Amino acid sequence: MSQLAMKKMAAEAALAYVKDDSIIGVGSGSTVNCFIEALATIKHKIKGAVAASKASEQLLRKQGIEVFSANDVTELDIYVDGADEINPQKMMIKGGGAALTREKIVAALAKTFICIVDQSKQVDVLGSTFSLPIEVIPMARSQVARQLVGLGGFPIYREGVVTDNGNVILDIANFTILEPMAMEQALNNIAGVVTNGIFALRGADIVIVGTPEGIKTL
Ligand code: ABF
Repeated sequence: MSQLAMKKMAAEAALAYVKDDSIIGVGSGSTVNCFIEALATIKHKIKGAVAASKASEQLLRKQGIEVFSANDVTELDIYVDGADEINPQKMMIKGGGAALTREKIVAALAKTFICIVDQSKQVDVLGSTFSLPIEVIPMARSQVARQLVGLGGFPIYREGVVTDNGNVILDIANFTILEPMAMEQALNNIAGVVTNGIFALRGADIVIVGTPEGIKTL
């Protein structure tokens, strides 16, 4: 079975958590694109969505789903998003698509974070397969990079990428994260870091994994 078929399976299974008349938090990435397509089939049942990226916002509008600003809502029932890696504690690395800051903001508004992934995203230890993205204020790029080296990382500037917030991304390669909560906090404390891609302090509540044998819900 293809990776896309597994992503679609996970995305479609997330529809079961969508409540009537609710506003849904929607993340970004190719798995979320499948979710937006699936959401369009029940769009008459929901009020709309808050999007975590300009790309998702466009796609939601294209499907005829109303998009609300995060400032218009005090709480979301669910937030549905993908991940680059997820561990058994439902902590994640996110930000491969450079939308990590808005993803963290919309996730923070939600009562329940539903992570939709294909089985290739499951890891025992975060950082084992994917570099850790860090969104950085442009003028702080070199200074932040030096501090990341001090933490044992090897930051690489993601050239040509500007986030929806006008910032840049540093990816820390080969960065094994043994204590995700402590590392998330330590990285947040570096001046010039806007957001880091560790989602541990607020991890997922439900994980839907698409596998060749079908859906697994954790
Ligand atoms: C978003 O999309 C990001 O946080 C993550 O980087 C990416 C996952 O991508 P995909 O669904 O395309 O595998 O969830």
